[in-house]
Amino acid sequence: MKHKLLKTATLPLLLILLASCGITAPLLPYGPTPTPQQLQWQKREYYMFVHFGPNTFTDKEWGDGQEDPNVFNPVALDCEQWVRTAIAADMKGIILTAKHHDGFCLWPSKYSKHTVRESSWRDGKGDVLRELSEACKRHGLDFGVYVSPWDRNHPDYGTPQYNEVFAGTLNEVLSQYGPVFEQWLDGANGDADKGQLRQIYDWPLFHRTIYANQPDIVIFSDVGPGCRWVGNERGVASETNWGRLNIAGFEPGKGAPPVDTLQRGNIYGNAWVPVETDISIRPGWFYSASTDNEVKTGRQLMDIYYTSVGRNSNLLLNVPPNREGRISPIDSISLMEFKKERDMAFADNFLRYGEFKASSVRRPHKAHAAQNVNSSDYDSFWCPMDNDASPSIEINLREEKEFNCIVLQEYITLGQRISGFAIDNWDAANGQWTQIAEGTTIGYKRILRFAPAKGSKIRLRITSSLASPIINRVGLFNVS
Ligand code: FUL
Repeated sequence: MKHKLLKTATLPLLLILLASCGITAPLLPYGPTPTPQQLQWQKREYYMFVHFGPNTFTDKEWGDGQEDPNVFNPVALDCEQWVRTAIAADMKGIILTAKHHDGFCLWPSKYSKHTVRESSWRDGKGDVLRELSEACKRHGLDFGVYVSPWDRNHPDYGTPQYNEVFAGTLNEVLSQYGPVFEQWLDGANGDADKGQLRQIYDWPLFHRTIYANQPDIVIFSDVGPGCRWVGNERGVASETNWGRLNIAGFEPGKGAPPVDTLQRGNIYGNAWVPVETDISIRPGWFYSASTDNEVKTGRQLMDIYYTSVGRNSNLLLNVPPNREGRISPIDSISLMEFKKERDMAFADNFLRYGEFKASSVRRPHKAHAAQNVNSSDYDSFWCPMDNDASPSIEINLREEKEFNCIVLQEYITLGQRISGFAIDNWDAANGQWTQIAEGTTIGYKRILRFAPAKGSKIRLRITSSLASPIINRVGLFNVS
């Protein structure tokens, strides 16, 4: 105790001493920061959601748990095709609905009598989790699972015993199919007003069970702890989006913070819980032939990309396989159009050969130089001096270009700091800077589009920040 006090008292003195000798204090994290697993998760940016189960065959969004297991009959199930499609689309993983609210398990669970084992598909010997996890492993794609706590089939649902059942279910899923990068837990529950059973979920038990099996997993729910829900199913994250959230006293479902808090996060939140935007390529989460004409186009998906990945969020795009057990050509075509749109938009970064000049550079200079924002190394960044009241970087493009989009990345390894920034264009004719765009938070990635501008020199100005800003990437583009 004595020792601890001594340490706390001497640190500020040491910093003053360092400053008076002209030595910059070490760059310390600001607020809660991502775990290595959360950082790795954030770098995935875009991955596939797969809703598949009896609903695929009954044209329902929520099965009631009474469906005949024999309805589940994907005659040409091809998980390899799902994986190849995801890879061709440049996705980094697949999250499968191992069990949706109907309780039907896509693997032969010993905790349920409503599973692939009870169906005549492959004589009750099929296991979708096995096939998908192995296909993912073969092709180097990350594998994740959605296991619904709400179970409209299980006889124990609504009793304390069900919590043990659900923990056992999680245990099975997370111990038999190799590494799982993300566990999706929604807060759905029976609606007492409709006479449905409600369960008091034992979240701490579920979390313990998950981490005991997969210590590196990221748990999704309204309130994390790994990542949080974006608060809508429209594919739109908030322009102001903090990776921090206050989670104490909250839980998934009815006990979650209001949706606008989920969207924006909390500027001074006490936990690092970044946003994941989930949306379906079709109007529903499950495949239906009736939505074949309503598959989102590449252009629509591109808009969703700007409002999700472009606003400091990961994008979890649902692509539901059809009744054969394959992704339909119409969905694949959209995914490829979307990839083409992305590739074209960001093919030519006008700053690639730019000359970078910062308002100030923290010591040691090389480690914090402005030019570092042009490097693809995530751990290389620009950081100004702590006493720089208006930090900025001027970038000379060396030739005149027309542009309408800037991509910014903040070095979130040391916490999210920036709350305001502006982009200026050099008006050579009048010898002055003209502001062409402004924004609030940046976070892991911010893609900001603005009215087309022309010029050969731009400036990024950090207008407000909770601590010294740390930028690790800037790109300038002309997107269509
Ligand atoms: C929700 C579910 O109720 C929907 O059916 C869907 O699975 C969505 C992704 O999560 O909580």
